[in-house]
Amino acid sequence: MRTGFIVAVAGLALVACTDGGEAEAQVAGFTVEEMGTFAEPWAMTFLPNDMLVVTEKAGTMRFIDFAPDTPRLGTITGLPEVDYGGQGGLGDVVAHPDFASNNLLYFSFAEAGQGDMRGAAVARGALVCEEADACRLDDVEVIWRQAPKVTGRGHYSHRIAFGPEGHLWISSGDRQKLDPAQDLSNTLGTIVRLNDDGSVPDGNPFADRGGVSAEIWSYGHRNVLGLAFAPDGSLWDIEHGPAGGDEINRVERGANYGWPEVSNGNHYDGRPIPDHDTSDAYRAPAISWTPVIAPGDFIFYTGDMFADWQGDILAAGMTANGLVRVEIDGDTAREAARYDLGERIREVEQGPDGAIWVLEDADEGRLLRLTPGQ
Ligand SMILES: [Ca+2]
Ligand SMILES: [Ca+2]
Repeated sequence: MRTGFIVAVAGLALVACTDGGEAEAQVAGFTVEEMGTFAEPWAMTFLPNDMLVVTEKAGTMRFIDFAPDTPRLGTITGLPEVDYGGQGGLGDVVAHPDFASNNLLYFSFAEAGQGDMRGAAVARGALVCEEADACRLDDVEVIWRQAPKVTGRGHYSHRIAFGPEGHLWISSGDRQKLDPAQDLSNTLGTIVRLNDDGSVPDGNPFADRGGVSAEIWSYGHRNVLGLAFAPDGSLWDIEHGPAGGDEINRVERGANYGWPEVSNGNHYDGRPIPDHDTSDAYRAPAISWTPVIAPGDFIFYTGDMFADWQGDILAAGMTANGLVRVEIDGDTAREAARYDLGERIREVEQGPDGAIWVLEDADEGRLLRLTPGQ
């Protein structure tokens, strides 16, 4: 068992906890260890080299290196300037499937344009770690930009996932502009499918329209904050509804998920939106929530530590203040359990040993490691 430890962000000090029990608590049936605190953490990912990378929304990428006896915290430099504000800033981070040989990290961020125009972007760079407490990204290049840039600082989405065949998938939110999600001439309100260098692969459903339409895999999405592949290779998303109507969808080629024409929620000002069951023209969600859970992200759990949950979705809930476990049955899904962690949860990942790691959605958000309760 790894000993519990506390990471202090100020001065990047790492304090080993000699009495591992002090940092542990029993919450919602879990043993919970505090592993650190980060400034507005947004995303994290485990690398194959004993490192965990965490993004902080204002633009800083950090790492914890678990390889040494006393884990080390450090900063990864070399990132572009991010447009921090509203829902925007530094976003997701994932490793290339061949990270062990190419060291490529992919990350998303809100990028400023001309005037007050903004858009999501995805870049990649090679991770170089030559010092104990500092790494850098070399040869950083932006490989994708949401099109077009628009005003406002909401609904970037910008989750990243690599598929089983090595394609790069990016969720591109509707930027709170609504109708563009039904217009295939832009990439707002879509999920795009690319090669790992950002070029368009063969086989996308709207390739014959050319331009950015060729990037689109599915559309009619609102704000997709989770994108993950199930153990069977199928792609799923989790997205925020408006007032009600958070959704999990099985994402299929060329499908239209209906936003803003249909939603199981309504507009914030109370104006109704027809529910999914009023129209066959759009793909309905596998499950939806009213009241909302305000999902931050989700995973398909595949570990041995919680063996009964293998194949289930674990969704991070901000309004839900914890994790929501969802069982999948074909194209439908149902909520199996909810775990109240007492704080808004932004991000969830499965650790290499099957433990569940979460990040709180807060100015000083804790990184927590969840293992079976005692
Ligand atoms: Ca992640
Ligand atoms: Ca409705």
